[in-house]
Amino acid sequence: MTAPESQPAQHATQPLPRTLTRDLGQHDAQTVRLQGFLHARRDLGGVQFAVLRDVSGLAQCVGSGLHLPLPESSVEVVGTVRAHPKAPGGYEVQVSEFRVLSAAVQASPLEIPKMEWNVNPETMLDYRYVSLRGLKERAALRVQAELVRAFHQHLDAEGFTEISTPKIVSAGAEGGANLFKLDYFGEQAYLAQSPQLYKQIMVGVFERVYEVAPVYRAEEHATSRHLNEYLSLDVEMGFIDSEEDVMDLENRLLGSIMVHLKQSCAAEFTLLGATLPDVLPRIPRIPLMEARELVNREYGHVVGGKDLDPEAERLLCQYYAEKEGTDFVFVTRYPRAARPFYAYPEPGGELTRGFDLLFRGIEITSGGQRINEYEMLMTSIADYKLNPESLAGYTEVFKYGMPPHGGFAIGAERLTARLLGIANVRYARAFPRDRNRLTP
Ligand code: AMO
Repeated sequence: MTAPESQPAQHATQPLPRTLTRDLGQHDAQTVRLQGFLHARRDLGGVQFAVLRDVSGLAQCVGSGLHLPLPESSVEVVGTVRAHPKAPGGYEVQVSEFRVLSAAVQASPLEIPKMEWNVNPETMLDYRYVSLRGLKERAALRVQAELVRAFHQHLDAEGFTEISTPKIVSAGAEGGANLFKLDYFGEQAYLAQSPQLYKQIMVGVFERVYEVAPVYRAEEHATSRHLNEYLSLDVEMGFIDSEEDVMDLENRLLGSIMVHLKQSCAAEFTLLGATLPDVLPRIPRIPLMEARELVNREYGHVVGGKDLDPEAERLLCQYYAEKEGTDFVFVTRYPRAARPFYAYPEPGGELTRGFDLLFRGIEITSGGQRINEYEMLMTSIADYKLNPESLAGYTEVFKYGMPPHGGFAIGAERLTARLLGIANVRYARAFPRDRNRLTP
């Protein structure tokens, strides 16, 4: 069979390619096709104003005889671009065609252009599926996405390999009572609190690894810094000399993340009225005992317990911001009583090579050097009165030459919240799980 000499054209005319609202200025006086959501609508004496929102911003569209659907409907506009100083971005579109792609069948429970964090916070979470469409809400999540991208890029460039470890596990890694239990075909299982033990095992494979994944903490209390499911940015590296190497890495990583955010998220920071921190070439490092003395001496705050309390974290950050112009400070040399069994003990046995990183008033990271020798690990498990059998899947690997290693984890929501001045970590997560919330 021979092919016909010419195929009939499928479309008489090609549809215009889609233009994003942020690019209107490149199409002055031209016809464009926009697609997005009906952000707002007004009718002024027979002239309709439709504000269209797409992923890149807003565009004012003006026409007459338009039947505008309910706000949030997805729509398509074809029209001519005109400079207009009062319109968002300095241009508006004079509508020649208006199409509803998918009409909202019910008025949105939140008026998106007006809400922007003035609505009752619980309501914002109740209606997350629409509240996230708000410009500020989505800006926060976009910053987080770019932050995660920069995390990947920096670690890839330093020779790290991305790993993926189980979230259904047979034992907790971090100790404490905050494990979610799970019935695993009749056996007791848990949701992973941290990829800690697995990322260490993977150091034996790739030497330098990272993971970006949710982890689970059955925190009973509702605070502004605790989620029951959060995104953990985990790092682990082998062949270190001490935890100093690990802090050096996190220092470089944070520097890269802030450079990337400056380049990629300037509009989001402006919209949210937030400022990027400077990351000093060497973030200050202070041993925990000295930090406790400092907040007592400088602010008269006496810290109970073995760690810092939230007020001490806030005061220590205030001190370093005022005295050294840094929003970050590492707290080092935590006592064993305040660290898990895997933390590497200092000679003498009371302190460890564990550290925390504080940022703008709260802890965003824990990390440190780990025990890498089998005998030392088994002794530590006994010291902590843990059951070696339940940890056997983890301890086995230490019989096979694990190098000196260490790492850290950053809570993505805490970092995002502190970067953007968001008071509660729940608003730095799309669909937070907290003590009272399992939906949406
Ligand atoms: P840790 O338990 O300190 O350490 O957690 C590390 C970081 O995770 C964040 N984070 C949380 N964020 C929101 N809600 C929570 N409930 C919550 N709990 C912790 C904090 C914290 O600094 N395996 C170690 C890390 C390591 O040593 O590599 C660990 O999980 O930002």
